[in-house]
Amino acid sequence: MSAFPDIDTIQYEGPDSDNPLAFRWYNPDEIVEGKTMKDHLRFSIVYWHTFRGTGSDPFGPGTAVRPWDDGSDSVDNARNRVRVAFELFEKLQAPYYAFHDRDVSPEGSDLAESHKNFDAVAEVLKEEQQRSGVKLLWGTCNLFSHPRYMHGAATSCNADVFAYAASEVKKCLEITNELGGENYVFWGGREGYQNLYNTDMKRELDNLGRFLHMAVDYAKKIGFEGQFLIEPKPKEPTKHQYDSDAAACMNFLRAYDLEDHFKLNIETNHATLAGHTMMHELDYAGGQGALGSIDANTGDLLLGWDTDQFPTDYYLTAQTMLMILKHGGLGSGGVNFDAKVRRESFEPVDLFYAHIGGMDAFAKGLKIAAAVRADKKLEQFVSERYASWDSGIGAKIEAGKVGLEELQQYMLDKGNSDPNTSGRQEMLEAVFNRYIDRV
Ligand code: XLS
Ligand code: NI
Ligand code: NI
Repeated sequence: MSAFPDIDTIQYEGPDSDNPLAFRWYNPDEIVEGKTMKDHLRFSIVYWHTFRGTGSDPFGPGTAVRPWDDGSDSVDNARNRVRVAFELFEKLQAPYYAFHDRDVSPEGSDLAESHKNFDAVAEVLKEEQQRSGVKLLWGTCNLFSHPRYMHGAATSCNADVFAYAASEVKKCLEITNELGGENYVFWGGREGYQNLYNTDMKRELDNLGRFLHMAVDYAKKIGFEGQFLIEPKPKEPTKHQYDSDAAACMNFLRAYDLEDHFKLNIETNHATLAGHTMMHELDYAGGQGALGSIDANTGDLLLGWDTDQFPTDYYLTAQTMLMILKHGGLGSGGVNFDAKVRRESFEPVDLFYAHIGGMDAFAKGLKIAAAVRADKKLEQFVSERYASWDSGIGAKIEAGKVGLEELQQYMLDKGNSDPNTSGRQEMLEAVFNRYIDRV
């Protein structure tokens, strides 16, 4: 039985279409820079917001109407929900999805029962993947909702909680492997602290390093070849999240000898909360060879928390795609909509409008980014701006051929540095607008 009987598979109708249940920009087979849109974007839908989000907030209960869901935490309900989820993935032409263990399957009365529940639901996930061809972008563990994780999981002060979390990761890795997951994500959850009066930060960080090494070792043991990803976020739920931004994550990975095993999953709203732009986080990760995947959403600049809204701003998506193309694409990662419909958008059809809007915004963003790159104006400007490094003293510095003494002698001989040239920021911002206009 269909959960969305009035909705057919969403089709591309082109930019002039007025149909909110059609794509205006996302044309999966259209070629951009020699690759299909589908392969560039690798869209993924998240199970947690889309199928477990209720619209509840601290001021009131959920509002979402989900006729297929009996509201219980039973395994039967969970298995039935999987069929509905795959109907939505297919109708949206999304090639991937992502989950936490606890979104798809209910917590049991003890660890063994939780595992049993997870197995029972994974059976249907596998069946539906095979039937539909929709694949698993990544799996992850929810190591933050249950009260046992009040002090964190891998960074808990309670060693038993670390052991419990490790057991859950082991199970989730096995199931992610079984389902052919292409990545495995660690988002910090409650890995962080509220107050240093009660916290041994160094010990917590060391334990987090140990925890991730255990995951790497076990993945090797079971033959899981997916990419491990860390998802930076600076605050919420804790005041100081350890994985605060891309640079902090890279430092952590290097300090604990994990850099060969992990890349980053960059989320737009997390970048904003860190006081960065999405472009900054992507360029930083890409520059370190660690751009793995993105959680596509947007925040609200007037609010200071993770609002997880669907992205519809062409500047944002164009800038995001520009950085992704610059760094050679997402590899095994994808554009994962870690986004939720607003509490007021409570009908099932809103799930479609939301994803279509996000997918279209990214498809157009991809085309704008490709136009920017084809025209080469920004690229040329940057290479000219740094031209002093291509020859003469600049080339000698970059080749490591000179030190402070040679540089002082060079400047004493020359007397003064060459004059600067304008950064032309305003001109370039206006140039960028031209591509937004043209596509
Ligand atoms: C929370 C994170 C979370 C991760 C998966 O802010 O974005 O949803 O993506 O645990
Ligand atoms: Ni996320
Ligand atoms: Ni988030």
